[in-house]
Amino acid sequence: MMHLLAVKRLIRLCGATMLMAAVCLGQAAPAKKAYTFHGKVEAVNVGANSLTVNGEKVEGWMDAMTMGYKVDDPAVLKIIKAGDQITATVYEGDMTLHKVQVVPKGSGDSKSKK
Ligand SMILES: [Cu+2]
Repeated sequence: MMHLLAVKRLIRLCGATMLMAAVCLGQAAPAKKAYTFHGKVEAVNVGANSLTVNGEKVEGWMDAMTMGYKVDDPAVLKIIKAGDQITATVYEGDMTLHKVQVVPKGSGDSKSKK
């Protein structure tokens, strides 16, 4: 769905407008379509405030692929480790992971690999 070039451009754009975005997010934004994202963390990029995630396909948002995603809250980068399964809320036209949560190991679909 989203090509790498477009994503890179978006990330650069995000960096330039981070401050503005932060301000915007603090306001009541018009409701955008939200999706639940599932994936496995491949790397935690603290400097870039992003996670490299092997994500499952989210219909209408992103194909299954491994790529870097910005996170809404830098604090999550201190909690999350490579290898963690995560879920996050994502929004239409926005590659940022919101409300990132680690899926507890041994719960649900992770097939008994400790
Ligand atoms: Cu992508």
